[in-house]
Amino acid sequence: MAMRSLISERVSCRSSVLGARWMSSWWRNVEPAAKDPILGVTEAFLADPSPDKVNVGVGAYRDDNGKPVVLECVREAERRIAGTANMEYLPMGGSVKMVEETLKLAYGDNSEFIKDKRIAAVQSLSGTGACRLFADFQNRFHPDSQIYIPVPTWSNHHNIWRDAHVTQRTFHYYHPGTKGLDFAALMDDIKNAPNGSFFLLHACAHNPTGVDPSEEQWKEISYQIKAKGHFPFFDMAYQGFASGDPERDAKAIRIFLKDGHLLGLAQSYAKNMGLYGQRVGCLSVLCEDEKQAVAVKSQLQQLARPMYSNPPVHGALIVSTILGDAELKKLWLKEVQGMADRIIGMRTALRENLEKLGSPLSWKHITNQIGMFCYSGLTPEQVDRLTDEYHIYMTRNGRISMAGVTTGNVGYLANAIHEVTKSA
Ligand code: PLA
Repeated sequence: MAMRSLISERVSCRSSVLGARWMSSWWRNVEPAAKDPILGVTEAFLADPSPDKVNVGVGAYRDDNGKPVVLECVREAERRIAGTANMEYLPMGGSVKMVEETLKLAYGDNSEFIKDKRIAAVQSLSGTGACRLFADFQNRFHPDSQIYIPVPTWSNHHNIWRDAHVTQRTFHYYHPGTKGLDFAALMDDIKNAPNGSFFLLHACAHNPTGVDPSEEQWKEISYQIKAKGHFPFFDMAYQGFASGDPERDAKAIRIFLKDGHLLGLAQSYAKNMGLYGQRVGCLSVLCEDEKQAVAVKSQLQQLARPMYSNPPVHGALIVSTILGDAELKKLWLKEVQGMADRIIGMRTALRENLEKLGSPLSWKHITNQIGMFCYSGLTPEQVDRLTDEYHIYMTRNGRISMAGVTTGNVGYLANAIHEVTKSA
């Protein structure tokens, strides 16, 4: 008996050693992931002890003291909802009220498509989640399709469609020489893409370039996309940040709607309501009729269910409280305008500071570009110098988040930019 237990003990001991060895090799071949080109900048900034440090990396709005902002309309909505709502699960498609209000912002208060129930829409995990849900939907129902992505674009677009297993192609967008839109090449790429391709478009305040097509150019783009039978997918992460007026910033969408496109749309409240960490957004797909919209929505929900089941409730309640109340909505619109105006003011200040320093380069593009970012034209090496010598943090593509520029740091920033570019 004793002999037997000794043997079994030895066996179990041996198998646990083997087990331990086996277990320890589970993740042995995992290499550290490359740093994210945008969020990695925030990590580096936080790790820098210098009192001079400036973060113009991530596109997060700051007040003129460099502090994060919670809008007054959001504070008021929080006061109104405090202690009133339960914390039950939302439906898989999220808050119906929030989605309703969100669609109005993009499609128009009196949109015939809303009335005709032709829009399949679900609450998403902010703009990123909306893009990802669409990419997965695209892959599920058009597994052999490709997505045409502008050059350059928000770096995460590439990750999103890659992880959704959709083949990516690019189209011309920005012209480094003119620091503006490469319209002719863009139109050629639309024409030359195989009929029925998917095109990713930034609805306004293009990230990272700050360069948007004019109204006339949008009309031509819409015409050509329609002629080729392409599917336009709009990412609208900055509605209100281009002109200060969300209604005006929906111009491109409205042109496409008028032209009779079916389209997809990602909306986000991260920037225009300052709800970054609340992760509130919406994915919508305009369908041929109500029946199709019902089917598409049910499929979007089925994609969401195994990923995150249903979206978070608090941010959605803040949004629907604000947009469902005329007075709070008015306050919100005023505050969006205020954020856009402060950024526009900082564009002028940065350009003027550089000109006053006698910079030999032209900085007109700082004030020509719109939205949250200035695509400065700084090279990766110049950006590295800004970071190493001046503790100024930005993405290596030379993108400056104007939302992080303040009266207090604009002089320092201009001087540093001048120092690293004056001999270029
Ligand atoms: N689409 C575009 C074009 C964006 O610029 C961003 C955010 C998103 C979608 C996603 O935003 P959301 O998921 O927070 O709603 N771009 C930021 C942040 C502001 C980031 O990279 O995540 C940027 O600095 O580019």
